[in-house]
Amino acid sequence: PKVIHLKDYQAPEYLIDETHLTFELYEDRTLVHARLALRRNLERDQSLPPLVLHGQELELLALALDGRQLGPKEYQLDENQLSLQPDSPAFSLETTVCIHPESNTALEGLYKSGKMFCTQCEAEGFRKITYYLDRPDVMSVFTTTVKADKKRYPILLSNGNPVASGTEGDDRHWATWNDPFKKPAYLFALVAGDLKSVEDSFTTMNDREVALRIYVEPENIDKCQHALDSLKRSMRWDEQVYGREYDLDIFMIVAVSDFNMGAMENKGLNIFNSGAVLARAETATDAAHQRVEAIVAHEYFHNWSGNRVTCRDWFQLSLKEGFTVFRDAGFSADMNSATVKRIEDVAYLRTHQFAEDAGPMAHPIRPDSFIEISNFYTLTIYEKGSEVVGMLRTLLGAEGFRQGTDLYFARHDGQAVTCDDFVKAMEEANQVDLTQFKRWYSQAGTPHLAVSEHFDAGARTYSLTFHQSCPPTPGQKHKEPFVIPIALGLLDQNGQELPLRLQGEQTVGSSSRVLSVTQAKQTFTFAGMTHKPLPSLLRGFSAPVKLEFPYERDQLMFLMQHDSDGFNRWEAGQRLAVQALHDLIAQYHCNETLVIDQRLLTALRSLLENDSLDQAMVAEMLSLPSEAYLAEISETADVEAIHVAREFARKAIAQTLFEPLWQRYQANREVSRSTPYVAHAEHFARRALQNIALAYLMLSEKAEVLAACLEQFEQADNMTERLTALVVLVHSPFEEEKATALAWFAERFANDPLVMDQWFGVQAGCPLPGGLERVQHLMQHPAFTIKNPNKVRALIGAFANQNHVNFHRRDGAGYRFLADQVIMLNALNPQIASRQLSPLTRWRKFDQARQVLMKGELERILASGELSSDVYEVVSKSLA
Ligand code: B3K
Ligand code: ZN
Repeated sequence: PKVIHLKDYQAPEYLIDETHLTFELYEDRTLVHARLALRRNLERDQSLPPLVLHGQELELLALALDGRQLGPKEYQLDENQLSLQPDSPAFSLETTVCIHPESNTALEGLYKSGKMFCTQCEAEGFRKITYYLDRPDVMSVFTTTVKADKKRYPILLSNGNPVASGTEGDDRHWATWNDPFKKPAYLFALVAGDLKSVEDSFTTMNDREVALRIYVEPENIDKCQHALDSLKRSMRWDEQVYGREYDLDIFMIVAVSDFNMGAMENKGLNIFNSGAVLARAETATDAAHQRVEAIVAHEYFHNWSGNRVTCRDWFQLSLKEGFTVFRDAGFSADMNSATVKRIEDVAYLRTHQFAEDAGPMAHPIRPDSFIEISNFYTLTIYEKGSEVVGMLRTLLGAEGFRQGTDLYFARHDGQAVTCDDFVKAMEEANQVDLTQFKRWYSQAGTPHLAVSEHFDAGARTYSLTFHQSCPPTPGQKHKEPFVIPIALGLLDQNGQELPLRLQGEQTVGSSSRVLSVTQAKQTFTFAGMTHKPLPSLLRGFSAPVKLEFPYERDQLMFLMQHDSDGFNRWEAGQRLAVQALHDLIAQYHCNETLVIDQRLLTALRSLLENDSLDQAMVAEMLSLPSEAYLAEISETADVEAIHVAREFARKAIAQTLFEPLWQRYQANREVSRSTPYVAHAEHFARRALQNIALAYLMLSEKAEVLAACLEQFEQADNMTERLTALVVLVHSPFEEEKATALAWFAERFANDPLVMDQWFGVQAGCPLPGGLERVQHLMQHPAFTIKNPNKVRALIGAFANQNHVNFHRRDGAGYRFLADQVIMLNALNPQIASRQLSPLTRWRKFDQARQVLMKGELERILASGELSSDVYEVVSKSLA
């Protein structure tokens, strides 16, 4: 496999002004006719080099240059390209190819999901549809005709606006679509199927009427309203917050069951994993509702950040992804609880992206090289990319940031650009120099920031000294200092915020401010401090770093109560919990009796007893750091010790706080019982607290709790309550009730694949002994199929990522199982195979014996035969 480097980027030799496509869809083949209007890219020079088009798995049936059929000597074909010699600077090229969507299991290019045809072209799937310049800096106007059997495929869709349709003979019909906006091929989409739709309309800020449609298979028509409402909210929000208006007459979303990721922002025709669009109370949890809202928004926002302004090359992927994640996070924060959204995002980033940054696949948000671009749709590109955009906003302020995005959109509309162009727009709109800041784009790894304090009573000064460093990552031994924005406040003994004035400054500033740490070691001194304050550092997690400050536990308890920054109240609680859990882990290692620090319990009790707090915040603060996070922050992760310590702490909480938990549970369940389901923040909050309380209470194994759990399971009118009840039953020792509940659930929801995914997931994640055998058994279940990515993620993914004790069992059987699945998936669906590998890539985190076993499985995969570039890249880099 070939390594592709950013430094080798060259502008395209030819451009494609117009793309005319005709698809003839049949059950055993599809014919694709393409007519391309090409011209020499004069930015290069006047010469006429050969035209080299991408193409994979295509059977070429006809080829004509300016209307003249070419003979076999007039072109060259190999596995990946078609080359020919043009004889003028502007010409037309016509091709006909035969492809086989009906047997496409990789779910890339044109494929079938159930009975419908659909496409996924990003990043390089269009070359599996026709010969083309399949690169994002070649932008073209597309006109697409789809022809198919009338009965099987009454709905025929493509990008843009519908322009004509008709019938052909008795059985077939056709439709033509035109997308007036130039776009790269990765944004092309086609759908044909027997679909139903819900419809609505949206009036834009300039009074243009836009038709909205969500297409689904008929049985899902009652699960579209939440996505439709989310779409309308997204459209309004993007007008209000970013000044972005929608541009076509119609916006369509199609739900498909077999999809490699969440969704895809094809121009005017978003294609969604059904799991990312379908939601109703009875079948989808609160978390799923929020995920649908976020993904609908994300794909919609791409219309500007990605489609109108796109990427020059795939090294710039974070230009659209990091920015769009930042935009959807802002939207979700505005629609729900902003603090809770931030807590969830940070917990996710620190657990998973930090692990990626510390592993063999670590890369900067703008990578320098890759083998397979599909492997670079990563947490780093998306989530860390979003953090980098967020730091720009923190440094420039809300207004300066908006001026920067306005300039970026205005200047680059219709262009394919780079991360440098984005930063330049920010610089010019704000008259600042962001040269050093750009290291965030080129350096990988998570910076470490050690902070120390010094109080000088005589001089009335308080100093904070920051030491930053960043561990080496593959190919990057040495790192230059980053620009790290530190939002902070200083608290006095009463928890009041002190006004902040740095030494040398004339005026007293506000009580929360942003310091910019730019050097390896840097001290900031605050004046006018009569007493030693307590710092609240990195408020709102203002930079994606590992911050270290020698907080004492009493100070953390104080911050939990008094910090004006909600994120940092949660953060103080997490730090306190980590310290308490580290005590337990140490005791476990020394074979001592486990004793938990009472201060953690005291702190949690006061949260539970305070009725005035936001219930969603209380639920977040009651959640102990996950096993995955505890593993991530360990030098060497001791799987058993982490599990035992965390379970011990959970039991201690359940026991000590039984009364307040039981009270809050009963009060909230009572409201839930008498209130119809509503997908809104305060209802999410009530159910979140109710459900975490139930999870703790069940650890008591008391009969009245079991009865309450069964009542909730049987009577709840929504999946949020029902699924939690099922999860806690499955994790409990009540074997009979557990079996009955699982069987009842599977029967009730047998015909709803998305609910069955949840049923698989609950069992795959259960930490009780025998987890691997349960998963192996479930793979035989009639509702499971390895060909459906959602099923793979629900069963195999949940087991390997969320069930640490079982996946990491000492004999290596968990690793062997995962490697077997990866080898099987490699032949079917390389992107899914490669994704499932990631737990094995973390082998350096574990003890010697496990390292040997994990590496052994990676080596076995490498030797298993013909590997896709996707799997090869991850395995070979993990072993390097
Ligand atoms: N842009 C797509 C991801 C495509 C992944 C291709 N392997 C979804 C998104 O980020 O919105
Ligand atoms: Zn995206």
